[in-house]
Amino acid sequence: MELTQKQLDFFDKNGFILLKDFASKKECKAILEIAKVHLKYRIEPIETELGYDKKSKDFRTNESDYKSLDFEQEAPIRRLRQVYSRDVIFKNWMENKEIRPILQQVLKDDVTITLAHHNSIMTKLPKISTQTRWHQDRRYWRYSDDNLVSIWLALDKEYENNGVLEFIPGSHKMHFSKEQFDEKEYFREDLEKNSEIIATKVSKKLKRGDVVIFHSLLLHRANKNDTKKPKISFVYTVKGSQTQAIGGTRSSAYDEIYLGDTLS
Ligand SMILES: O=C(O)CCC(=O)C(=O)O
Repeated sequence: MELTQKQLDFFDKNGFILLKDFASKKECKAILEIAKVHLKYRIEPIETELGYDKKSKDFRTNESDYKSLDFEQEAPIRRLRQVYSRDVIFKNWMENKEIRPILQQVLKDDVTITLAHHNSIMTKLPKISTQTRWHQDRRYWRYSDDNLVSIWLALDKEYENNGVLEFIPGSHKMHFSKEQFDEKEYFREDLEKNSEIIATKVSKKLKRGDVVIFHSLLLHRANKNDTKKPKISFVYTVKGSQTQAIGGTRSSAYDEIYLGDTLS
């Protein structure tokens, strides 16, 4: 499958694209079943709400042993990390052949999976999980350039009340000053200049099997989950194969999977 020129232009301008009904309901259900077992037994490496909130920018940039710590034992899980190597069902989705030409089109380069960052089952547990503030994924990632995109798979319905993603279209191309972000590099909501940008936000309800591809510099956020059911999603990241992880950072501490040239 390939994107039309119109879809490619949309991605280029807005920094994201929604692919409706991309994955089969059967595959999504199978991923969800395994994810629930790993969540139930808290199989490491996991990131908890406490870890997410308390860890510094330096920790999240440089630390590669990213397991939860003793004080986090009871804390709600925010994400299962390193899912590629947890189960073949996760690996198969990340190596899905149908999406490769599309990824190659948006990256304008051969595709390589990076296992260092989003390689996760993301969860938003009812009530106890927190909102995710406006941020660019790339803030803690260290690469030679920004040619990375994330692939978000909705395993079930995602909508405003359970924390669907919100995006600021075009923000992947905006130039921001350091002052527009706080010390953890969240986009500040208390600045008038930022409020005008935030007012342009969009979000699309997702159904099981919908996929959103978004640029590593795109500003995005998500609400807390105000429903009774956990929101569980799958997200992984790919980069253009010429994009290099900077040595000595977390970005270079994990394997990369080269998927090859699928357009030719
Ligand atoms: O809270 C969510 O569901 C979105 C998470 C997210 O955007 C992130 O961790 O980068």
